[in-house]
Amino acid sequence: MKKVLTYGTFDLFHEGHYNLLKRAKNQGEYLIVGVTTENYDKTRGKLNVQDSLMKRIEAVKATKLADEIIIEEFEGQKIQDILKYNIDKFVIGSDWRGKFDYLKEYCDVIYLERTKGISSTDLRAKKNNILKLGIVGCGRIANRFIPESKYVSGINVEGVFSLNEAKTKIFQEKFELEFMEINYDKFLEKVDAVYIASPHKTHFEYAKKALESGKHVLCEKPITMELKKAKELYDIAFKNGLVLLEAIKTAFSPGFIHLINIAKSGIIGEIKDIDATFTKLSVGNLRELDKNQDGGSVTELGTYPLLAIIKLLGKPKDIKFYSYKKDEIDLYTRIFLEYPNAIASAKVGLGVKSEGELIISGTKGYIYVPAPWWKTEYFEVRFENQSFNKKYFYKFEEDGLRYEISEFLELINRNSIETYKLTSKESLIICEIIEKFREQF
Ligand code: C2G
Repeated sequence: MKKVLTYGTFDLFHEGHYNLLKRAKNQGEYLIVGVTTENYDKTRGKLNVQDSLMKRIEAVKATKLADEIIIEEFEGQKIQDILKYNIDKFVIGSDWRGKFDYLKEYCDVIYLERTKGISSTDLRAKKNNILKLGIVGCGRIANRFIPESKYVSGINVEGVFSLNEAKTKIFQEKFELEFMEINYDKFLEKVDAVYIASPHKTHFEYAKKALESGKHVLCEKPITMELKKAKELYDIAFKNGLVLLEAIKTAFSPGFIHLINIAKSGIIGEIKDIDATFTKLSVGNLRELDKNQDGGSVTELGTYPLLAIIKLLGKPKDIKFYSYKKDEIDLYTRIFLEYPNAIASAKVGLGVKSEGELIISGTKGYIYVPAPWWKTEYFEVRFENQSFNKKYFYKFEEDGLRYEISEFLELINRNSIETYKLTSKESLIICEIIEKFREQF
């Protein structure tokens, strides 16, 4: 008797799950299905799982395809289960291709093609249907976005839009998406929400059209380069009751959120100075270094340090920029921000490397966040008397885009349009500063 084993969370049970189980069953005579626990999902960085373990087991049971259901509780359990249950074939969807090759030592490993589009008229009630997302653009960040989206339950990337037909086709095939479009109107008709990952200059037009068509928008930073345009986008979103979220991953990550709360708690007294640095040496024929594509250190990297400063001190009273320029691009810029009772500075560089740390100084102590602070995993609250120092640890999973995706989805499901993690007001202050820099440059 050929024994087959597969695993999954099986949250919001849908036709993709059903198809997988059916084909897994056909691979042998006896199918064992492992359902993940909440705790295991948490440790592997899966966010937003909505159904309880019991409900997810019941959903698998209801298919009548599983001969046995087991629980997956910990990392490394798969090898143990294969040996324990004498498994002949390990089966999993093609979104995991390559990831489970290490099991080939124990049994056959088969990746079955995943179900591409997920219909919203599937096995579930209408509420909290799986959100159909479309991606605008197929560049570097779009490539990183899809693997991260797999870790957020309740969202499915259905298709991709870009103007370059050949590139879009390659992207669609690579990620096994339901569709590709080079016509934006047709693309919008097929999705509930969009993630805009196209060049900076195009954000406004794509976001505006999506919002006017009633679609929620997750937009790469900077949302636009002009305050007036950013305001217009938020106005349309608010008027239509839609979510418009700027995709600043740091703002939604657990470590950074706690850092901000701790800094605001008064533990270091009154905040008097913030020093935030982000540099990323870039060489070659890159968009970041192209004046015609709005390249430069501030437009490319400024959002991160400004986020930390603005979350803690708000809108500055005055602001000054000092840059090292080459070929009409700022390869390094220091931004000084003045507040009535505090000061701050941000350093960003594409052509100058510096220590990527964040220091928040107060009247009673300071917080030190080592590089890369924008992927906050660790920080320390330090005092004159070192015996009071405290260390904090968090997890920042892989690329960390899953946190913004999860927040975006939750806002939509909760019918709210604002999140304290990144308010429209904060996003607009960042936009205004970038605009000011560009005017003075
Ligand atoms: N699946 C699919 N088509 C989809 C969605 C999912 O074929 N559109 C497959 C997945 O590839 C997986 C199974 O359905 O084989 C369960 O998917 P999830 O519930 O998303 O679970 P997953 O996070 O893939 O967990 O240890 C857990 C496993 O590593 C897989």
